[in-house]
Amino acid sequence: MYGGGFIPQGDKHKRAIQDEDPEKLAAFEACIERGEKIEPTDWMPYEYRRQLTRMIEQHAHSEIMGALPEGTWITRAPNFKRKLALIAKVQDEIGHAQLLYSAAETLGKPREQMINDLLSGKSKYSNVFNYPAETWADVAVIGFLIDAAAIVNQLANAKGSYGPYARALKRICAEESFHLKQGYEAFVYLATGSETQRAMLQDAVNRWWKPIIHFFGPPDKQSIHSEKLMKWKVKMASNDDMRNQFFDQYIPKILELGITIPDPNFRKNEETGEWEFSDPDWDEFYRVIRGDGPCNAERIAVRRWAEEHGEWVRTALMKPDEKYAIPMA
Ligand code: FAQ
Repeated sequence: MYGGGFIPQGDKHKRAIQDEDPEKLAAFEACIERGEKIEPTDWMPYEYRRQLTRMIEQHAHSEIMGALPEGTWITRAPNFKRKLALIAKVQDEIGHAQLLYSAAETLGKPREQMINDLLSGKSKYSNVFNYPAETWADVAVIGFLIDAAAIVNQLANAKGSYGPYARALKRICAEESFHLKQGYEAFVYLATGSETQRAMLQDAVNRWWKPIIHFFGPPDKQSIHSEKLMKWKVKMASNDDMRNQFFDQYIPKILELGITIPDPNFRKNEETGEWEFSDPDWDEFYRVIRGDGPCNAERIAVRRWAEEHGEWVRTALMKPDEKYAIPMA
């Protein structure tokens, strides 16, 4: 660990990178090269710890924030079975956050600090959860396409070098596969339903299209962290590769249902094997991840409310001798 604080800032940050012991670094990199896992008590370079903490923490935040758009539909689900499935899914997402916060804590950053950084805007979370779920079709699009996108990313990262994160992702991916099935079933139901249902689904696909492209991160040439993260096998595929893989797997499933892609330039280049698309407005992506999306303020306000109103529960569990203590037998 680095001194009293968790991660050195400013000059201390630069020094921490420069002062890395070259022998230890070489042994660490050889270990990663051999495909071995790094565990919390192993030596690791300062920058590996810092990057991993950033990424796992952002991922954990995305799971709790990700529960919010779909969560608003629990009381309005169209029937009892859909409501049960949605409640279970939203609960799973919160469970994923729990697993991921625990994995991030093994790197030394206390959970309270992570939550404070989320509420203050210091830590990011996935762009997609800053958009509203306007109709029931949005729930189908999130459950099918955003869960599918998350699976593409997480199946790759699950093979990564940090033991606690890789193990958490394995379990998360298994649960996400059920989410994907329920999302796909709801998507097919609307796509094969009445004219009104199809129109509602097409409208939702149109509105989510760009945020889904953004989900995988900026184009490789603009990605700041990819090179380092891929070298240390934290990230196992580049942003563009993951995006391309998602298109390969899921575009045929959308098209076969007669739903169209809202971009006249979207097509697969058969020579390069890559999908081409119009500029998805990367300025919008950067605005949203920096806090200026359609729902950022609302989402953070909900989390702040939950944090403040849940304080008595945390006190009762963590500090049993204080005001709301649960009497111990
Ligand atoms: N949203 O240098 P890169 C889910 C930021 S879980 C917001 O390319 P990197 C489950 C990035 O942080 C979804 N910010 O970054 C669910 C960096 O800013 P910084 C979350 C983004 O780390 C489903 C800057 O842009 N999954 O959905 C995004 O190499 C349904 C430069 O970017 C994970 O977190 C974005 N989309 O690659 C729940 C998986 N993309 O920090 C409910 C783990 C980039 O320097 C319902 N994370 N940025 O200020 C990753 O795999 C990577 O972090 C990437 C980004 C691929 C997301």
